[in-house]
Amino acid sequence: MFQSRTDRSRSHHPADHRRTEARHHHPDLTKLRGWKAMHDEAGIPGSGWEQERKWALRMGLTGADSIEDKSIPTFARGELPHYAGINTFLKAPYAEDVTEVGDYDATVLGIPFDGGTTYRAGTRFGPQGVRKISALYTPYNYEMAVDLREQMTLCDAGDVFTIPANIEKTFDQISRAVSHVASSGSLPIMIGGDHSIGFPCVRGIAECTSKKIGIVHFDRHADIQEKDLDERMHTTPWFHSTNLPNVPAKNLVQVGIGGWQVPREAVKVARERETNIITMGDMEKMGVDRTAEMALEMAWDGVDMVYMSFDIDSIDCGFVPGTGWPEPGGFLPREALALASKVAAEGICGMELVEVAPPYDQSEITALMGTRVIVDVLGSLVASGNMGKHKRHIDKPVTIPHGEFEGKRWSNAT
Ligand SMILES: [Mn+2]
Repeated sequence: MFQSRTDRSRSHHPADHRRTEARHHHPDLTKLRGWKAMHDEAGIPGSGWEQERKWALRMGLTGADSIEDKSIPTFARGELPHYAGINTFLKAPYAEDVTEVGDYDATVLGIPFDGGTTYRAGTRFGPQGVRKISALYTPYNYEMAVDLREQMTLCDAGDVFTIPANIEKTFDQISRAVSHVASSGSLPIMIGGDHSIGFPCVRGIAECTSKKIGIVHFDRHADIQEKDLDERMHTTPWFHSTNLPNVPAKNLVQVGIGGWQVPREAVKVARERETNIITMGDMEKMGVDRTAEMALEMAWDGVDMVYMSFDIDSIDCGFVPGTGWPEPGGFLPREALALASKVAAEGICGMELVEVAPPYDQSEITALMGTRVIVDVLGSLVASGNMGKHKRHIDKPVTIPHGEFEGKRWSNAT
């Protein structure tokens, strides 16, 4: 760090005496986020981490006598070690009994479906891919000065039972699952799956409320034609979403659109319905802050809640090779993450992260990017204090019946 400051001062002030001055000048680090975040960390509680370590010893037994750190169990449980364990998203508790999701601020649910894909398939493995690499992360973010484990509650409800060869039955399953989570008050976080799931996800939330919903959609593709290959494929979610009575097309904001993969058919619909398209070039000219501001202004105009749809292919394909319709010229990761954070900061009623296709991925980089989008959104919701803000608008909760069962599965216990 000191080396780079010296270099910079050298290039600006070539005279020798100025160089000496610059070296002796003490920079005011307190103006940097780096300094502030270092101090903010001291104010974040640590009780959640304490709890997790105690829980690990209860679940995984105390460790061997030779191990000095007495918080290490015999069987790996929870966050550590990062390479071990049965992966849920971020090693959050598995809500095996989905009637309990209302106990958590947010619920992750996987939607392993790629039957809506029109080029290369593989997103049915998206939820597993994202969960696996999510083990790399701690729940703490230095710059945001946020620790998710300490400041929110999170569970992973596992995957929706999708029907591989039937888009419409799958849509019904997805809407049912999402409406269940939304009705519980927990924030639904969907991991796709191809982008066809956007429609049933929005439908699932929309049916739990009498209020209106806006959508911020990050993508290279417009995804708003009525049909593709005679079905409601991954090119169609916003046509059907904006047909819902409480999801106005004028509140659909599509950010990052461009390139050579936007069908003219979709553009015609966008024009007819007057959706709002901000191209990648528009974003580049306006910058991230202004783009986010504009997107929020249009999405929130006259509605009570905003849904976020993040297609991983909105990021330049050089960074996300593991996706169904890769396209060059997309967001840089820093831009995408900043935009997603800024949109989330106003509060969201749900989000989907779609189009991660692990079979085409390299070094899990696409799945990692997807994980990062989700954790940044959660961090932003926590930092802004807007986690759970949507709950008061869930005024038409649905009840989905469950079956009856007594006893234990695969067990000798009676
Ligand atoms: Mn796309």
